[in-house]
Amino acid sequence: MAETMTPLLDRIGRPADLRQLDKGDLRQLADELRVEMIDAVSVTGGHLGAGLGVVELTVALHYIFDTPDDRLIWDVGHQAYPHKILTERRDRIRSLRQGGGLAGFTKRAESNYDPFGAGHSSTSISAGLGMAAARDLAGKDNNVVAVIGDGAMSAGMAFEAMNNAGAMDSRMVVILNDNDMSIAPPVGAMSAYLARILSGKTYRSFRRLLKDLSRHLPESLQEKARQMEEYTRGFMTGGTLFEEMGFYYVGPIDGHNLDHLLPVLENVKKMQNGPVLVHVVTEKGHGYAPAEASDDKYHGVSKFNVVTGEQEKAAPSAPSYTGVFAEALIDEAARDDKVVAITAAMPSGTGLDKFAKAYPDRCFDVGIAEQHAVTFAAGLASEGFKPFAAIYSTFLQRAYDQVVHDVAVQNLPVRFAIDRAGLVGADGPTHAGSFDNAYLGTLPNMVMMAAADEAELKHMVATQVAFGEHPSALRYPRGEGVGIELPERGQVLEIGKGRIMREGGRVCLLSYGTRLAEAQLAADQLDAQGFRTSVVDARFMKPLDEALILRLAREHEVLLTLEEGAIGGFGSHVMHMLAENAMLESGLKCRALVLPDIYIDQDKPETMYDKAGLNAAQIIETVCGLLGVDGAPIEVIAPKAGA
Ligand SMILES: Cc1ncc(C[n+]2csc(CCOP(=O)(O)OP(=O)(O)O)c2C)c(N)n1
Repeated sequence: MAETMTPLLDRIGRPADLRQLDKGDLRQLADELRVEMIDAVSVTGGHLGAGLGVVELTVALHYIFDTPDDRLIWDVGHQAYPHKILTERRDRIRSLRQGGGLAGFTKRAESNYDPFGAGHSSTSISAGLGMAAARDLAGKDNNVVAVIGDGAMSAGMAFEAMNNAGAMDSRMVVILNDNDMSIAPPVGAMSAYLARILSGKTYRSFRRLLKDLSRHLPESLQEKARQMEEYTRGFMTGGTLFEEMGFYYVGPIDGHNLDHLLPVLENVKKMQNGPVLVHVVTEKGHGYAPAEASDDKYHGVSKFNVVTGEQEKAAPSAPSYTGVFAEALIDEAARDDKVVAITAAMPSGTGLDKFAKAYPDRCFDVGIAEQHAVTFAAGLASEGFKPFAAIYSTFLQRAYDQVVHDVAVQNLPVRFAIDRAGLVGADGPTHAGSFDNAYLGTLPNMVMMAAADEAELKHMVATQVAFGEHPSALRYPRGEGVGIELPERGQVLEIGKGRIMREGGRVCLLSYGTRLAEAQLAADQLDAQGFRTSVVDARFMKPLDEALILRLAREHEVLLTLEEGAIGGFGSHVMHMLAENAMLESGLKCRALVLPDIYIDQDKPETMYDKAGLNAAQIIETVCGLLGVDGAPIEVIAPKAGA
């Protein structure tokens, strides 16, 4: 036994060090690990509740399994902070989610101990099964362990993977981390089923559970397993659903009790036949009173005071786009009882928690199930309702076929409210909304608009409500608006018409979305240098305001498009249209400013925009390059306020 006061964590550089400890020391280690994580997240902000809930599980998994040779895959990856501390990254843990620092999720490029990167949910069983198949083909014998939450388990992909794993009878371990929480309370039949297992009538002792497990071991090991039965506690069993899918179900076991976790995992590791599901019950936010007491169990926090748990909240200078969207939709729903709203497990993230309070019967949280959310919305639309599918740009990627096949091909007027469009700061590339302009722009029937500010957002929500001929998509970014006054009521915009913000003459900045503020700032500077600059808000990407853009192309020497999205989006559509109209032979100098062809790591938004070349300084630089103006780049005088 280590001496009580020696920090064990200081002796753990990597899991191999952890495996040198006595089992009896692991409780102390887990406590130290929890304190270290709380302290680190208090200075960085980030996902806290999920990590707190898996501290003991993390210690137990690295103690029993031979990581990194045994593959340990964390679903979503937001609970992997304790894992990062134990796997050679403790010295950088206070750089979590910062520019140049550790990612907030698992990431292959970061460590050998992260065999699979994540950010989006419900991928771990599929990835693990692939690794298990690869192991078998290569004749190796390492273990594969996928840890997945009860929320993530609600997604179709998790079931597809279990279905396949059961049929392949592949040797892998799935740890179901059941904390009865997604970000919000979990929804759906799966969650109800897990609750039934926990409250089920078929009680079985921990002794029985180990006995059952030991029957699957080679005889030489059975005696050892029997010795472990001294860890007896009252426990229940269930898990028929998983058994029907071909898994050997073990549990439920207390995920904070190392005396339970260790022998079960030890036995499971020795089982050499077929997939095993270990149902572990944990508490999100465990071991930190402010987290345990809060409604969201501190799923995601800003910097906070460790003693009080009080989070730093900068006073917002303007309402958030998400908030404006929610208020606008509530407002519209008051006048139109066909307006309904759908979220895929993100009620607070999308603002639909407010809508649900106002209209509980007209708001649907379908769980982490974006594909289903979209087709469900299509069904509602087919019956004459006006469904708003509020889904982050990055998560809508998962439902692309549903957008194409169930919505666009059938021309069903589903209204997509695409939040977090563009760069997202600390969550990094897995969460960036970079591609929706490109992936929706190719679809016949789709009408696409982007809000340049929060007032525009309100108008566009009204426009979507009124427009029922085609599906429509409205994109808006993360964070606060520009502080513009909000109209009393959203006005219905004319579909496919842009607006001229200022008329210049020589240079035209044609913006789609919230980079408009940077375009204005750049135009101020260019004007001051004598380059008369027009600024135009395209408002719509589909249909394009062809007449307006062709006129702009004719009347200006330089035309720059601007958007917070990857190539293939607004700029590409404009260039294509100009080419079709033989405008590119006319001497017009044009460029499309888009997100670059790289994944931009997490950082402060301003730094990310600099990397992306989408700030006023780079707009000016590009214009000067096209005009062939020599000399020092023009200096941007003032940053735009509130953006
Ligand atoms: C495809 C996808 N949709 C939505 C999210 C947003 N999201 C992140 S964590 C989370 C809840 C996950 O719940 P669970 O799997 O139970 O893990 P817990 O946080 O409770 O540990 C959600 C909805 C996501 N990461 N991926």
